[in-house]
Amino acid sequence: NNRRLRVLVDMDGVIADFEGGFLKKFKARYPNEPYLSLEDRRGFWVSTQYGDLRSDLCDKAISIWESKNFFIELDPVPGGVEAVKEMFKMENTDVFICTSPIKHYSYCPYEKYAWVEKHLGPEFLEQIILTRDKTIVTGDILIDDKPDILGVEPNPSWEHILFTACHNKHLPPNPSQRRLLSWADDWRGMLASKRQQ
Ligand code: BVP
Repeated sequence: NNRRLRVLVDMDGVIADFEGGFLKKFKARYPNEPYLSLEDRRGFWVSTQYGDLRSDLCDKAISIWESKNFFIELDPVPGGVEAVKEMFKMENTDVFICTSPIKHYSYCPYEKYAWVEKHLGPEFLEQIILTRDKTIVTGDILIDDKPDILGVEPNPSWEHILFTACHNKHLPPNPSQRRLLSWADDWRGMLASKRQQ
């Protein structure tokens, strides 16, 4: 078929290393507080697990990603920038970066644009979708590390491909959800299989 394939790629945890950046800055700012190694992370929400560890650690965790320069200084996830650039060049393919900003808007939305410009290039500024509800965005594939992507649309058009992250790698296998284990995994094959549907 000749129809174009629309790929939505999440940012935090998929192309930008939110968990690694968080842990590094949490330890630096709160050197005497307990922390969770990436091996011990469970559940999508960092703040929830830190709050379970000790209730005051929830606000301390939040203070990290609400700080200036948190989002712009995130390292790229290995292979992510290269994969997105390759998708962008593929025939009959449209790629968008689809990411949810935090509600503390002083720095995050600006820094997400700056990160994309820095790592992917200014041409990708056309490809950014900032939304707190990904279910209303149409696409063929959404590559995202959040296990449950919910919103006002009960039947999103995309197939959610779960990108493996420290917080979701221990979840029981879910036969109805395909996974991308890393950017070294066969993302090209997943796009090809979607194109044939
Ligand atoms: O902007 C990111 C970080 C933030 O939620 C957004 C997730 O966006 P997507 O990856 O779904 O596009 N975030 C916030 C909290 C706690 C807030 Br209180 C958290 O624990 N983890 C997290 O990623």
